[in-house]
Amino acid sequence: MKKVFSGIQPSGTMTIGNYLGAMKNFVKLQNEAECVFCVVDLHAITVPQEPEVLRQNSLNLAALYIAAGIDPNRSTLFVQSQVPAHAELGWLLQCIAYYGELGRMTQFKDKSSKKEVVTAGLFTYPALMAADILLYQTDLVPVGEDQKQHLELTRDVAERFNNRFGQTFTIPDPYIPKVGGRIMSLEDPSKKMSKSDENPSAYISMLDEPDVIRKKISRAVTDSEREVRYDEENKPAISNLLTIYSLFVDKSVADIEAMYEGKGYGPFKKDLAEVVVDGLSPIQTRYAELLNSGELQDILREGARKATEKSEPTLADVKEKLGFLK
Ligand code: ATP
Ligand code: LTN
Repeated sequence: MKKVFSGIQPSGTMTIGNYLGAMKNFVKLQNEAECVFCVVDLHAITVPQEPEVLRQNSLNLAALYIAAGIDPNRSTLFVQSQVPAHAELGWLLQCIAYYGELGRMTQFKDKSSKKEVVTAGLFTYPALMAADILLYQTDLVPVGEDQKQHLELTRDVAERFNNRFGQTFTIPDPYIPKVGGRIMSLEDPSKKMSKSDENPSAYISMLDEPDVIRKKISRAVTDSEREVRYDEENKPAISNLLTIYSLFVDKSVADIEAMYEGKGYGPFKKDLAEVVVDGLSPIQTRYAELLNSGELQDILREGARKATEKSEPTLADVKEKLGFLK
């Protein structure tokens, strides 16, 4: 069975971009692979976090994973900081990754530009991400398009280590959806939808109320003309909305174009809002039940135990190869 690993940062409420680009595929892969999913709180602190908010966000994200369909009995679901092997291998791989290659990461350039202070952790972030993945001998990493470069770095670091010290890590492949790998902002279709956007109208959160969703979609920017047609270059805004529609109803973009032929943007947006509301509503209901049930802490404790067990052989092998005392 193939091994799958992925992580999401508890840095705010997940958007439908995170859901369609990443989490929906986690749920799908759960049926065909051995899956490990993580709440990457060590990554979240590369930018300032309020401690109580971070703690709550980590629990909320774990609840959202389960509400969206991750079954903690079938997959391993855990919080990164509760499995020390991540921080430990993260350091070791910082000593394998090169300063130059970390400096080329576009996520680092974006997140550090125009900031007064930038932590060293934000810079070495991809070495920790490589550790997350390589600890589990992962074959496949389901992520959105924006993580492709980090995956390439992970492969380079793994190959470098293997060449120097002998076969140690499986070389992982990215698993990026052809449709939905990059859901765009509702306010500016040249930017990706991001949960840390300062303007909440730019994204739909997984937990937005129906009326908020309706309002955001009705105000979403559109393109000139009135035709509902997929054309990324000339109609990026409508193309993005078509992608969202298509993924929520599991129909092709062409089918949806056909449904709205000659109808204009108004009816299309109105229906899209209902499609998103209906798609999120069962997830929101399960989410609220889980948070109230008090089960989460136990689930995460068990997840951390399983993750520790799975990651131990790789970490021990790496330490032995690097020349550490037993
Ligand atoms: P932030 O915007 O706060 O930096 P993020 O949403 O980009 O956060 P994560 O929460 O760590 O970052 O992302 C979780 C997963 O969602 C990753 O696999 C990422 O590639 C994917 N993802 C993030 N944004 C989008 C998007 N707009 N479209 C598709 N996938 C996305
Ligand atoms: N860097 C990712 C989050 C992340 C991740 C991982 C994704 C951390 N570790 C391991 C896949 C595998 C992001 O910012 N979206």
